[in-house]
Amino acid sequence: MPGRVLGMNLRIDILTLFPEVIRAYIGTSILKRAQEKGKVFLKVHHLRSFTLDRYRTVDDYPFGGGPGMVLKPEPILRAVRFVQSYTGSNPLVIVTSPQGKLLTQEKARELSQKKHLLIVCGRYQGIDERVMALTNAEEISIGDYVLSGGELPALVIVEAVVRLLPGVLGDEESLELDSFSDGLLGPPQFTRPRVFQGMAVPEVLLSGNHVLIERWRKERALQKTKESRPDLWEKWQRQNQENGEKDVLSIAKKKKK
Ligand code: 9D3
Repeated sequence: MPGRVLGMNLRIDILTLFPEVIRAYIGTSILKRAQEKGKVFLKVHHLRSFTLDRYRTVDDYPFGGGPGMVLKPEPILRAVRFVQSYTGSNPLVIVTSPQGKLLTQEKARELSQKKHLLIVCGRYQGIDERVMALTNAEEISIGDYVLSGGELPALVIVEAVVRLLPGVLGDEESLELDSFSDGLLGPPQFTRPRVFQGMAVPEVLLSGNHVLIERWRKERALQKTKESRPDLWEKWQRQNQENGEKDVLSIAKKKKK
């Protein structure tokens, strides 16, 4: 690596009842590399260690009745204050919750601009609402399906954010960041062998003609987006309507810059 002073970009604290789940993932993958390169500092805290009673209680019954348990506010607030005081900083508090706003690439980009995040992983039926009020928390969901808690969502958020930090990805992958931002799904990909179970790789990909290859990829990306993600397709069409939707190839060329 050429001599470049590596500033610490981002600190992320994660508060959870399952620290080993979080550690298992952040100790591998791209997140491990990013930490080694000093691009991000990740620290996991066990919620239970912020309890004071002899049973180390983190949850209690919901007022008003209903199924399940709710995370008590005291240990979480104690943990947030602890992180604030020993880092001397004021992190943006994120609470993973099915009631949150959906995580998008835009939100990930926004979070990647921050200096310090503290992610609280929800469990059971959720977290006492006063925690969100007192910490000014932003609630984030990763999608409309039911999980058992916020640990996987926290990892999803961390990965989406950290890979956007400068210097985390290689040049190749970084280039790809720009192309997601054009809002289309990716084209089909192939590797060796050229024929597999009687199915040949499309000739154009073997042609060496990069203009033709890019045109083919754009066409297939548009086609795939239309089929799989009509929502993205509508949006892309709206954003490109000045080109008059029909001539897909001229749009493809124009967008390549
Ligand atoms: C009956 C109401 N349910 C909420 C829609 C109950 C409920 C379901 C799942 C309460 C908590 C959970 C646990 N899920 C999470 O904590 C969670 C989550 C998710 O389930 N899906 C997508 N994103 C997230 S972020 C946190």
